[in-house]
Amino acid sequence: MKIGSQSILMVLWLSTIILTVSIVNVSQAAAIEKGTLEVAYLFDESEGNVAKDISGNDRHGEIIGTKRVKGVFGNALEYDGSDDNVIVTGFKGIGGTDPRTTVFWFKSDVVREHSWVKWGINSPEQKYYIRSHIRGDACNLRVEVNGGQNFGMDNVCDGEWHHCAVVFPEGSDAVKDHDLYVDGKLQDKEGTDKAMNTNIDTQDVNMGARLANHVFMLGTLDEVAIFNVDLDLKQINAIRNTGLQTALGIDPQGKLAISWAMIKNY
Ligand SMILES: [Ca+2]
Ligand SMILES: [Ca+2]
Repeated sequence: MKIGSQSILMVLWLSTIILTVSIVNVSQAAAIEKGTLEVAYLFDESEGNVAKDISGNDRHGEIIGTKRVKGVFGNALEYDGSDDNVIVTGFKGIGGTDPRTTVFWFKSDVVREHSWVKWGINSPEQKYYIRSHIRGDACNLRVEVNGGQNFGMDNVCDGEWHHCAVVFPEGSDAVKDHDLYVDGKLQDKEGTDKAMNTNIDTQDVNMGARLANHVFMLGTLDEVAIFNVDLDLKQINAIRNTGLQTALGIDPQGKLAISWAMIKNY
């Protein structure tokens, strides 16, 4: 069968359009630099007490208790509020005043001082606790350092899923330099400012345990990740809208931890 030159031109034209659309999508949705992801859990396993780390750094988490339930993407972990926890064994977080971003999905209808992601030691400046701040019958996203804190205004304990992002920008040195986002919305910065000097000598990163203060998380947690850079809102929204796996360009088996999609596009 002879293919007319017009048909060939049409195919070439369509291919160009498709290729262009693909490139634009990738450059807008996945501009996260290779090597900036420290640890990431999807909690999509169906059983067992290991949270698989998809960062490529082999920081698999030890799950203590919890129930597997439906999450925002795949499965999630439901915490009982009394002793359930995930320990990132051997990983002590991001130290000093280094930039960092922590993201996670959370759902609960219980107002309490939920412990979300914590590291550092309980000394002024050296603590790094992301937990909930109680405001009447609501609770807000909060980060604190012992002697200083920064919290937002949107309720995350209303029984719906909320995406939380805690960003400590490059060049910052105090707790109120953090930008907090709930469902992609920048939060007000309430609280008392305090210098930061996060300790990473002894405490493994915990997701759920009270550690020195507050209470265990009571609710459902999905898609937690910690980066060693300050992600911007576009990057946070890519994670929120498409999920960690897609936003980071990680293959379904999780084997190819760093793919071409993670390379920063200019
Ligand atoms: Ca999940
Ligand atoms: Ca338990």
